[in-house]
Amino acid sequence: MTPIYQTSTFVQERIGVHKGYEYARVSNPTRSALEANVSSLEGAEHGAAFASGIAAIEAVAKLLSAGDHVICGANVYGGTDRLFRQVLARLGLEFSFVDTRASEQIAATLRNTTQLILIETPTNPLMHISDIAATAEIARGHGAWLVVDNTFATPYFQQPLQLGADAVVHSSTKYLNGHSDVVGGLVLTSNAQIIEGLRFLQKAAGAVPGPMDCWLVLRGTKTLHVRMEAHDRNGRRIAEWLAEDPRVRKVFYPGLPSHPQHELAKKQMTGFGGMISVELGDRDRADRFCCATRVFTLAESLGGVESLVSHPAVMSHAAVPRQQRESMGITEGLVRLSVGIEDVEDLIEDLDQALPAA
Ligand code: P1T
Repeated sequence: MTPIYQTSTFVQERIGVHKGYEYARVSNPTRSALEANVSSLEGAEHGAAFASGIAAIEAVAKLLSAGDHVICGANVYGGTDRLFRQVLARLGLEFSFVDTRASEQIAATLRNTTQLILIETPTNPLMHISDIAATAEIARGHGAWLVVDNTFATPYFQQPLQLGADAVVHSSTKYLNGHSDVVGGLVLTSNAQIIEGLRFLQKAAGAVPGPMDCWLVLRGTKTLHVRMEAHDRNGRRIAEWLAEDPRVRKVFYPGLPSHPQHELAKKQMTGFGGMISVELGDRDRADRFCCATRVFTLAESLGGVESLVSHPAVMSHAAVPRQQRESMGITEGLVRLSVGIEDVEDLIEDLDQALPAA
């Protein structure tokens, strides 16, 4: 097993001569093992690990300079929206938030200064799908980078670099780790300029993960394929069951043939995973439902082996401006399920006994 190199510094042979490691903000062997591991999963040459998914996204944005323009998906994790609008815009980066399901909209939003296009697909929590190959072509034609947040699909079900993306970001807090006991992030790329910039930022800005957390994510990736198959199996079964239930107004899951982008999802993904959102009608119904589930527990986050239920408007997406949130469909009645790997009959029984409360 890769040891946990619980050390901040490394003995050097003489001034200016070391054995590959000097100070753990710059690099640490456990972190290097994790970076190599997830690079390999994404088909990337390089990886850079960060202390959270948001720190990974921030590092990508910090490759840019004041005055540069970023096109970001209108529906991304609320914390990504908050980082861009409330922190990085203040420091001089410019942002446009567009519906990246329509690649013409991306093309129409390009400026001379556009350096980065960031998309999530499937999106959190509306499960919108963006065409990675088509977006990569637009980015390449303009000399901008396409970065895909692959947190929901994981490299097991979707390989953005193979479809032309320049880099992939992850919240390894979620499926990569899989056990809800770490906060972490990663950027994977084969682009020499991007990795050089990220390595510099690990050293210069320092939002790096500790060795214990890297070790836990490494342990998680050993079972990624087994867990993702189970999330996908349970996710499909539950989405189909919910879609048949008149108590649920709408089900958002790209694996359902009724999903407006099911064909695109099938084209660029090999499975659909365990994330499902449902529209229950209003806040009271959502609240009663979230209090009534017993196996699905109410908590932020996703991607662990245990099933969770959450309320995006108040939890993960509270920072998104209300009008934008509502116009997209992140309503007060929307509830998100992170379907775990428990026995699917237990999960369905739990939803069945909780739905009457809604
Ligand atoms: O939480 P952190 O590790 O910093 O990752 C941020 C992040 C980035 N990208 C996506 C798609 C995410 O879903 C997240 C975090 N999301 C939640 C905490 C949530 O409950 O949706």
